[in-house]
Amino acid sequence: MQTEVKEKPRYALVASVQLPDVSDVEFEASLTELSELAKTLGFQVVRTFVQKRNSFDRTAYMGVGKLEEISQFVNRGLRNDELDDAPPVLDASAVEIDALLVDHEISPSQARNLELAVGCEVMDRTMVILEIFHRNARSRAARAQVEIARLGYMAPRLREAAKLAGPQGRQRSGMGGRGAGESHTELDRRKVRDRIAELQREIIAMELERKTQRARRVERQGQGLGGVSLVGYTNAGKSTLMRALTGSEVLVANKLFATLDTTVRAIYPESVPRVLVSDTVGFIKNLPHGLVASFKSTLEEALDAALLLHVIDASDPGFQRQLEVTDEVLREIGADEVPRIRVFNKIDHVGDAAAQAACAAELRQRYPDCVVMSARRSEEVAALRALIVAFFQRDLEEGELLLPWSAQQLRGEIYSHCQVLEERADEEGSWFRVRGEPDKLRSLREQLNPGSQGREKEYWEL
Ligand SMILES: Nc1nc2c(ncn2[C@@H]2O[C@H](COP(=O)(O)OP(=O)(O)OP(=O)(O)O)[C@@H](O)[C@H]2O)c(=O)[nH]1
Ligand SMILES: [Mg+2]
Repeated sequence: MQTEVKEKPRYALVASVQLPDVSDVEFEASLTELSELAKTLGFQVVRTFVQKRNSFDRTAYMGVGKLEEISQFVNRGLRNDELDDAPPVLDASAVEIDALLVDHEISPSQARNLELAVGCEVMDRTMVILEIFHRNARSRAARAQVEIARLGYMAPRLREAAKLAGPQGRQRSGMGGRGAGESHTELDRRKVRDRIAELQREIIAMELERKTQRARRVERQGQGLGGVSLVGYTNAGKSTLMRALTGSEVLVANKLFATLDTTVRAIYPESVPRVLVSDTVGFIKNLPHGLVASFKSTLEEALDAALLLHVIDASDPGFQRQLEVTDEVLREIGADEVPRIRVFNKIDHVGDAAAQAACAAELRQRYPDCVVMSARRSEEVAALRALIVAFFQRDLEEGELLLPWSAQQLRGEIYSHCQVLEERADEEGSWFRVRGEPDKLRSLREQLNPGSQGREKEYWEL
């Protein structure tokens, strides 16, 4: 059995510059999100430093005065009684600040100068997100994609670190296949480039494999995959809904980017037609560029879907912005053509019953075809399931099938692929009136009694 190792708490400061074109609400929302991201990485944010400026300071992101303020705070550390969840230590010595988190992407030299000015490790927003993706990536494909993004991010920073080390120590000779006169930095750069190329080759191979598998699945099902894809902002409750709709054990965590890979499961209890549900990676504003590119392939699953469920956390005060970000990303990958149902989730988490009712009424008025629900209420999950199944039953056709007495072992096939409306028996076999996908009906008829097409119709018309 595994025992959970409790990580030592790590303390972080957050710093951000508010530019003139950023509203207070937007600025606050972004800071809150960074704190959530920090929490996901195991940091407790103990203080936030903000500054209004017309632009970022070219040298060290913030102005000298603010840097001095942060540096003093880092130097003095934090007293135990200033912490929310003060660890039970007896001595009252100060707690060390582990990192300063910056709510923008900053240049390698800004990061280095900032680090020197404040006296602790600096992580920008991109690095925080990359670190989370790095920790959460499970499959080979996700790990390779994250590593490419990290290498792309680290390469210029390694160069910056090498610059800091000075010219001595950069020239080493005759080792490791390095060409004459090639510097340490060039060698590192070449290594990074080679590794990225290698990973890209691996990803192409994996994509080919994925395409083949997909083609096979399509072939088996006789048509496009056309399932449901759960999309939406990170932490909206996609995986929770996936679990509830399919009775499966997918990972659910109150952390950002808990899911990085697409998982596919059939709706449960099984429906006719069988509907596949896929869970996807969550969205976030300002996703690092490297990751946008590398996660497109994961999101492509959403493009294959016949129906998208856009899951939104109705209890998050910033849900409007999150909804817009998701809409925008879906537009970017060309998925805005796919039919979509907006699912406002976590309504149970919006105040008391009266507040919940008011919120639901407002949402229904603003988004007429939306669903307002809680993934924690089984009757509401059942209603969502019924809505999904109804969507997929739209294109079903009514038809007749004859199951000869000699082929009774195929009875299960009929029940698993069709909705049976009526069943009668006579000396030839069992006669079914069913609803099913047109292609499926055709192939079932062929399988049940080859060469006798059309006879069923006569039977029902008698
Ligand atoms: N109160 C409440 N909490 C919910 C509901 N649905 C999900 N949660 C919680 O919200 C958190 C995030 O849920 P997930 O299902 O992991 O969210 P996700 O959208 O898959 O997140 P990512 O994988 O990070 O994109 C978990 O702690 C869930 O238990 C709900 O309807 N009500
Ligand atoms: Mg998830």
